[in-house]
Amino acid sequence: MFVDEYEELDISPFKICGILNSSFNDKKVHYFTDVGNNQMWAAHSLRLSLGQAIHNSGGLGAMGFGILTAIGISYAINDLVVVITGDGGALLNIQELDIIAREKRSILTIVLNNDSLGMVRVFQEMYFDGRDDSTYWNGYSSSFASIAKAYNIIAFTTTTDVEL
Ligand SMILES: Cc1ncc(C[n+]2csc(CCOP(=O)(O)OP(=O)(O)O)c2C)c(N)n1
Ligand SMILES: [Mg+2]
Repeated sequence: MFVDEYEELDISPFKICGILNSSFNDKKVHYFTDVGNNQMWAAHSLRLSLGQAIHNSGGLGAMGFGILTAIGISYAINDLVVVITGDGGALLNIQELDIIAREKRSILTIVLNNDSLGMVRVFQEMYFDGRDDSTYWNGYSSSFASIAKAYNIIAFTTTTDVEL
C-alpha cells in the first residue's frame, strides 16, 4: 500500500495510479513518465506486475521526454503504452500528438495538470519563501483535452476518480 498525500482531493495522482494498477494488473504495459512531481508520484505508486516496466529520463531530467519516447518505443513493442506527464512537460512536445494521430499509435496519455511547474514550485516554497516566480499562475488559456481533440485524438478532462 502507498500513502495518498492528497486524500482530500476528488482525484489525486495516487488515486490515478491506483486505478492504472487495478485496470492493467494482468496486462503487459510500458509506462513512461516525464520529469517533475508526476515522475515521483508514478514511481511511488505504480505497482508493476510481471511484464510491466516504467521508463523515465532519470538523472538527465529532460522535460518533454515522456510523450515522444513513448511514441518511439511503441514501434518496438506490442504492449500497452501509457504516458504519465505533467502539464509543463506535456507542453514542451505537445506537437508530437500529431505523430500519434497520423501514425495511429495507440498511446494513453495522462496529463496530471496542476497548473504549475510543480516540482520547482515546491523548491521555491522550501527555499525561497514561496516566491513562485514563473512556476505558478492562474491556469492556462487552453485545455489539454481541446488541444488533443484538435489533433483528432479522443480526449477528455476529469476531476474525479469515479469518472476516470
Ligand atoms: C527542459 C527542462 N526545463 C526545466 C527543467 C526544470 N524542471 C524540473 S521539474 C520542472 C517542473 C515540471 O512541471 P510539470 O511538467 O508541470 O510537472 P509537475 O512537477 O507539476 O508534476 C522543471 C521546470 C527540466 N528538468 N527540464
Ligand atoms: Mg505541473
